[in-house]
Amino acid sequence: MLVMGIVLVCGMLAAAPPPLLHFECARTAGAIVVDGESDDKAWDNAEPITDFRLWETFERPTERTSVRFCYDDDYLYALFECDDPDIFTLYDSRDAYIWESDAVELFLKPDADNPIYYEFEVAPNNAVFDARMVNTGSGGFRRWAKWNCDVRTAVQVRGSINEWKDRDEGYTVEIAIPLAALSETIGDRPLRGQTWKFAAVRVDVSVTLDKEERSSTANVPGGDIHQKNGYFSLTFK
Ligand SMILES: [Ca+2]
Ligand SMILES: [Ca+2]
Ligand SMILES: [Ca+2]
Repeated sequence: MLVMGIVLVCGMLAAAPPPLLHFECARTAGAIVVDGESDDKAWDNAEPITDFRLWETFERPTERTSVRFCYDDDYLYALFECDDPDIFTLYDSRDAYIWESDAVELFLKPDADNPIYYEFEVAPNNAVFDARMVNTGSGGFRRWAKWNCDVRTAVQVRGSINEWKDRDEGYTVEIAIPLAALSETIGDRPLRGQTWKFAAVRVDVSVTLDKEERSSTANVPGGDIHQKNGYFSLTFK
């Protein structure tokens, strides 16, 4: 009985929380076409970040996710590549509750001394959520999602959306965030040399899963993705 008890307790333990990781973001080596394809030369020089962990346990999610970043004078670019055997979306309108079905998300906190942070979400059907928020206790997305910016997004789906009986391969999301939209926090300062806090998030809802999976490149105890002190950092080179 004692041995069984120890085994049961060990089985309930979560993986160790990841350390707070630091990444570098390179300037683009050429133009990026926001079409959901990863074939732009600029993406060749951007290191994929693959350290996604489940929110509650810090274990690895079932399906692979990677995100890459690069930037130029006008945009911060992100490229998410997601394996997904069952691509599912509930919403198709701006600022809908995109996080309730398959989605990628990006949280950006550009300035440690400024409480403003930003959230961007894109669903496989290219539905977009964007919000500019001010501290975690200030009302959440219901207050702040009315903020819209000219974010450009595109998705390439390898499979079929909302047809659960077939087996999909996944989807790729390309995002261009206009730096001008973030001027409240970064002014007109060049990005080079700045270090931001960020969290990339993947929501996976699939018929192959017993439980929906939310994972991120962050260490957010209790699954509260708005705890910015658990975000990783990104320095612009
Ligand atoms: Ca592209
Ligand atoms: Ca919005
Ligand atoms: Ca899915």
